[in-house]
Amino acid sequence: MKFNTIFLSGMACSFGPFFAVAQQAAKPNVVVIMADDIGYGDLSCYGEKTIHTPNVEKLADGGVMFTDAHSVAATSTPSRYSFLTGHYAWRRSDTGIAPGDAGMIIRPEQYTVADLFKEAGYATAAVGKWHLGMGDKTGEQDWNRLIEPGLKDIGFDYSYIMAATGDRVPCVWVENGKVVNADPNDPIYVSYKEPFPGEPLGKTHPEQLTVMKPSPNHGHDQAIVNGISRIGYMKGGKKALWKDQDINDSIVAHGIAFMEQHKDEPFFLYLATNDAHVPRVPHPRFAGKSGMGPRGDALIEFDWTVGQVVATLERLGIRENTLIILTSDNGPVVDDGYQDRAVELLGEHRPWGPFRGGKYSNFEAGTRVPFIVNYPGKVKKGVSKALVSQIDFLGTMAEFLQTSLTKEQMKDSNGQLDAWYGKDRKGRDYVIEYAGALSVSDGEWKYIYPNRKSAYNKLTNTELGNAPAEQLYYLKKDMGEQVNRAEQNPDKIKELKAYLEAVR
Ligand code: NG6
Ligand code: CA
Repeated sequence: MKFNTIFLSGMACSFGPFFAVAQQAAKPNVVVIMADDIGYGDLSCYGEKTIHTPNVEKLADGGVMFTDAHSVAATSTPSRYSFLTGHYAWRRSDTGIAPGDAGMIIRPEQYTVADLFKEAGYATAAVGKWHLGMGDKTGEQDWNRLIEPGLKDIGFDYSYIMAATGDRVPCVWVENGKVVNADPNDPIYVSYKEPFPGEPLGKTHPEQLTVMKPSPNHGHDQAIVNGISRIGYMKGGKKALWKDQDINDSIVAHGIAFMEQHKDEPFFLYLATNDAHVPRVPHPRFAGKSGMGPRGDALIEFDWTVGQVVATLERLGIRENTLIILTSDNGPVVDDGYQDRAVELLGEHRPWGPFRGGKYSNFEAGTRVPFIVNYPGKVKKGVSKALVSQIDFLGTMAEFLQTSLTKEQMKDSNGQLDAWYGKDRKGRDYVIEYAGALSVSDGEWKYIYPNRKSAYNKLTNTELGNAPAEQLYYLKKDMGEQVNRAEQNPDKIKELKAYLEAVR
């Protein structure tokens, strides 16, 4: 690609028409590696000594590693919705954790970052965990036919996805809207309302749970697929079922194939791993590698994935011309519903790093996520304390592509290219997050809106950060959010609330 660029631009003066081709070839690729439930402390570059993730470390060393980066929400669906659309998920009431048969949450008329890349002449793909719904209406998909609308209607030329999560049916791959290996003689049925008569469930047939059992009182006791019970009911499609231990390999293989196919044109790849979401069934190659059981092994598998992406770009000779963004959709959780000994084997490891809370929480660990931007020769390498948010992916990519978007498209998203490149060390003035309540932080102070939701999730052992009183924390000196300084600082509260009021 590099060679083409030089060659064609050299000829551009005398051969006008070639110029467009040269421009095209010069456009850098963008690869997003979106992890699932991987926390700030889960990667060795963020300072935890209990885990070794050398490939991520290398990416961080060669790029910008952010210490104050945020997802927009503390669970997957709203977080990814915001990442891909640049709009706050809390503006809509239907962006909570989606069931496996959810209809498309991002409707075709809504603008996405995939549309942005497509309009700029990129080949676009989403590979891996989706969790943003498919088809027109919830519960009305026919899993034996082309499901429409689909990802192609929101900018992705190619898609190879898990409809929702590893713990939700249907446990199949969907490629360009069609279930892979669908068998007309064994049609697939999915329901989130009632079980299919005669189908064994985790609840009724625990003896069939040969791979992993759900944690007590933690749901996940419905359809049994591959010896693991899940959320939701499913019947049929035996040949189409994914193999849990191969999920990551499959994501990596399809991501690599896409990069290979498009190595001579600009591409945007959204590679969303299932690691380290439950049920955690890393490939046997990684079993025992972390000493922390399947959760730690899933982190090692994730690290391997990052190594595969980089190695592929190098092999194809396009590493220098590719911007890689690595992040996670929300904070970490240890027991998220299966008996995988994650709690018992955690030892000294702190997936949440120095922060309070975790996945589902309004406290920092809910949304303070790993965030690395690597673009050889273009970024100012090092650790950046700039305040950044995934909400700006759309705006920042528009800046990157040197295009402008409409006011409506840019309602919530800013262009933050200088910050993402490590040049501007301040970043945003504020970030807004949602995890049952809204919170606003300016990097130094954080305000959590009062609410009457529960303060603690017993199942996952997470402090949720909900309280009927106003909460204000001085993150600069109290990043663990221990002392509520609301009463003494009404002016600071006013100032932070004004940020939200201005966009609400
Ligand atoms: C929760 C599930 C949890 C996980 C989460 C979604 C229960 C009790 N817990 O409802 O296991 O699937 O949804 O995680 O069912 S996310 O990362 O995809 O948002
Ligand atoms: Ca998640």
